[in-house]
Amino acid sequence: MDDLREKYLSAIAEAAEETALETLRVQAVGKKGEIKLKMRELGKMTPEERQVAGPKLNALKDEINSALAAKKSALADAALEERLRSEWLDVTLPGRGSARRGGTIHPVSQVTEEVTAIFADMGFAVAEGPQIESDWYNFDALNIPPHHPARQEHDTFFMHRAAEDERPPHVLRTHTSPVQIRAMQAQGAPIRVIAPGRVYRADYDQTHTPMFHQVEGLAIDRDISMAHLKWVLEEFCRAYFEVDKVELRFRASHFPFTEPSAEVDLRCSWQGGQLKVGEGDDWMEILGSGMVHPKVLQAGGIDPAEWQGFAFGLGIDRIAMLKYGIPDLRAFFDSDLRWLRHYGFSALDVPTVQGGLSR
Ligand code: 2U9
Repeated sequence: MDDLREKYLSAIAEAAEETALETLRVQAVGKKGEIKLKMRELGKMTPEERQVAGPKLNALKDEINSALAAKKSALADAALEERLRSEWLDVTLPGRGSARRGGTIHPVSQVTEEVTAIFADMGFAVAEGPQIESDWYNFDALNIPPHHPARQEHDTFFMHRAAEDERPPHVLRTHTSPVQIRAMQAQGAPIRVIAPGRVYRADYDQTHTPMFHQVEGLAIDRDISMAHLKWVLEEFCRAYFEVDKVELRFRASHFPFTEPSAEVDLRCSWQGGQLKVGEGDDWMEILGSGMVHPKVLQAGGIDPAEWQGFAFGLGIDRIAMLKYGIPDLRAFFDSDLRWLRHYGFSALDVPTVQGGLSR
């Protein structure tokens, strides 16, 4: 029995595959295996001999079965180890064809984020609205009635209307002002919002594209004055141009939707084509503004006897060109990858709110 034990335990220890183990199992403990044969011999023994040999044989059978199970699991572990080793993969390596470069944030998107962060810091919420507007929201509500000369100045794109339809056609919004009308109607007073977004006018040259971007602001409360307007715009210019001091000049002007109205100039200088804000002898017009016209408050469902406030508007594309020294507006919308790589921003440089611009 010792020979049998020695033979099988060493064969099991040396087995290199599961199929070899199975052959050994059949030979040793299978139905016609050597242990079974030995067990048959028990019948020929005297009861005393059987009492000694029986338990020994059973113990040997158990020992061989455990050795088989242990070896089987060791082989499975080794096979798994080998697969883990041979199929190892460095997932941190760049992929094949990874010459593809990351994209950049368009200057218009960057500046929109900057402007939004600055006004958000002063308590302005962002309002949005449709780019296809009704004639009423784009013009009438803003105190630009039919046949008003301002309608011609807007070079409006009109949507198609069936010939027999007598209603005025919808338009591509010529300014973001209808967004504030909708915000006043939805929210009432007091209200403090900015409306950044795309606007459309049929015009194309070095400083005009048929689609461009504006941000307009609106603040309505019981006692909002032009003094508040001046502070808000100064604060904005300081934060946006990242200078400690700015000086603004308000020039009387006229817009149908504000009364009084003012165009706002910023003190600056141009040194070798480089803009310096806050110093110098030049003035640069950067935005339009005024106190919201009572008729416009009324169109927004707000009682002008109780409420008043200011509004302003500025061109996002233009202030992007000024801050980042981009010469030609038309290139903004050419989708030329070389231009986008040159003037674009890293996605990690998006501005955050907190005391102006912190990047
Ligand atoms: C409501 C009431 C009043 C918005 C205003 C301007 C003056 C203005 C131009 C600046 C540069 C357009 O992009 S631009 O060419 N805008 O001069 N915008 S006041 O006034 C509003 C708007 C909405 C309800």
